[in-house]
Amino acid sequence: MQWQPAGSYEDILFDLCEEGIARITINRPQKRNAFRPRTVQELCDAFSRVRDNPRVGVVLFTGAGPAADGGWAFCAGGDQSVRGDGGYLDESGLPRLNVLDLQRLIRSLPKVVIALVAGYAIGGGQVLHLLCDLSLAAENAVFGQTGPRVGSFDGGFGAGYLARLVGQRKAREIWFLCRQYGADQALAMGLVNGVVPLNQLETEGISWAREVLQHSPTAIRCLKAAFNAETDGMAGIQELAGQATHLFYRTAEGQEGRNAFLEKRPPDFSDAPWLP
Ligand code: S0N
Repeated sequence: MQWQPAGSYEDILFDLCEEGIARITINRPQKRNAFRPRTVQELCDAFSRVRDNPRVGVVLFTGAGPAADGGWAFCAGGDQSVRGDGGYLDESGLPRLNVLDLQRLIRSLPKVVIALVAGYAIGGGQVLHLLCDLSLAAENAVFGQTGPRVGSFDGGFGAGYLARLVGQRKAREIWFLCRQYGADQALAMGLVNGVVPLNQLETEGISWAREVLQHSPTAIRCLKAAFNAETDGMAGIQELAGQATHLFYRTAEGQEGRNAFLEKRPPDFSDAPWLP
């Protein structure tokens, strides 16, 4: 696999390969890949560029490691060292909660996002992992929440969608007890799709991405929107309905409406059947 750098950032790495796979890496290993506002802004930029690139169908989302002390992390959540009294302070001192923008971007990306988790996926990092469509854990992966200990919580996807995945009892245990769970426990509770040795994590992710890329982009984007619609309320329905509109635009029937308007004539839908 030949990765080509696709952008220049301070806190992340963004690479593409010719096969249609992107790799986005949080690159703050000395902070266990905790995110500050800049990190989130850069992640949003990279994911937006993936969204706009019609050659890319799958994103591998991961964290850089190991750190100088040998520690591994996917992401340890919000960077507590820049947490002010009203949010995470950006470089101009403005408090931000911009990880919520990133969550929605990953959730609605009409492509497949695969989390590759080596080491800790904790706090807001565990929520980011949760929002990926598929998740592969290395044997050293550790998942957990710390919010009730460090004075934060994610009552959106971090609570509701977690409960959908692992069940209400387990989700409450994860948040109320703030314990840590290893890769095999995560697999048993349905938090991840598979567990592999650390040195095979990326290879396995690439292999899963290649399988996805053999399939219909339209079927997959509609399925992703359908899975989201079940849990995401009106925003989920909007996303699924948008896929239907997208398909309708590509039909002769949809195009007749546009053509008739531009040609200043009544539309003729007589070729469109009223199918059962
Ligand atoms: C990850 C842990 C368990 C790793 O332990 P380990 O391996 O023993 O390493 P340490 O020595 O603890 O850490 C190594 C260095 O990394 C720094 N560091 C680690 N995590 C963070 C962090 N989150 N912020 C800042 N620095 C971090 C350590 O400080 C150490 O550096 P030195 O040696 O220089 O001190 C362990 O590190 C751990 O438990 N980390 C904290 C995990 C945590 O509590 N995360 C925050 C949880 N909260 C959130 O994520 C907020 C979520 C959020 O953003 C949000 C959610 C919903 C709505 C809005 C928001 C929003 O605020 O935007």
